[in-house]
Amino acid sequence: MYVEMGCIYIVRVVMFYFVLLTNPCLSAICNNKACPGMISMPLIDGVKATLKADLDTTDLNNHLKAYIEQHIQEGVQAAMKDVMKQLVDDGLGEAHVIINATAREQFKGIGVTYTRWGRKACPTGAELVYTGQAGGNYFDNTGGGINYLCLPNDAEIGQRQSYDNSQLYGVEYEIHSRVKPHGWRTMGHMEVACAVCHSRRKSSKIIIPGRQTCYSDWSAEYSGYLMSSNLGHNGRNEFICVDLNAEPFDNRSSNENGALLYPIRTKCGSLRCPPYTDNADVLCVVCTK
Ligand SMILES: [Ca+2]
Ligand SMILES: [Ca+2]
Repeated sequence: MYVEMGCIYIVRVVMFYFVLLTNPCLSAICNNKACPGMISMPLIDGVKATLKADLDTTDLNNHLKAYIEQHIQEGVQAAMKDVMKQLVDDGLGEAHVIINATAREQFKGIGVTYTRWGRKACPTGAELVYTGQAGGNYFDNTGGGINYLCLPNDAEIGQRQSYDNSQLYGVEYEIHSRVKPHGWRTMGHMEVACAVCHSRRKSSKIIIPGRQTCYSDWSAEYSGYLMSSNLGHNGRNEFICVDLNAEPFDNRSSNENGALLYPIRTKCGSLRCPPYTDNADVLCVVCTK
């Protein structure tokens, strides 16, 4: 029995030294001198005999150090990611608030303007820029301006001049009993009111001839009838959309003439009928979105 145990002990010692000698990490021997990275450890076996072996722990320490450094680095990186993510989230949140506030502030000034012909006030929801009287070139002048103007009541007047080129007149409704849109009262020779309106938070405006309702996604500012000058006069004017509930500028109905405003009629041929009808009033609508 003792022989068997002794054999086992000898085999273990041989194997231990074999490992020490063959493992490059443990091969450093300090020859009874104190050397860093070396530890002494007792070896006890079944025969109660004590042996000592010096183990070089330098490589183990390096591995342990590298292992700790790697995990610390990973931990720091993970923590930094969380911190950076929070900082980015906070920054984005603050930027979002600032952008929204700035956009709201800027959006207050965004809008479209249009002239509401025939009325002194603006539709509900639109802001009145100014109100006044419609003006334009004399109906029989062959030259000069061709557009209708909304002239403010609080005009600021330029210098008087000696030469003649008068072409700014008031506009008269030539709306008589036989020449008027359906449902209108006569307003013959009365002057035309107008209002310049600002519709906030809108970016586009269109005037649609031939309709009294807007297409989807568009809002109607007002609707009415398309009007212009008379086809028999020398002067030419643009088409304008006059409000369905047009009103005169004041109570005077004297026939001074100036720029004139007539309801227009359709003429089939080049104009396809249907959808249009010959000699009919032309509806119009001002749409925004
Ligand atoms: Ca007249
Ligand atoms: Ca008049």
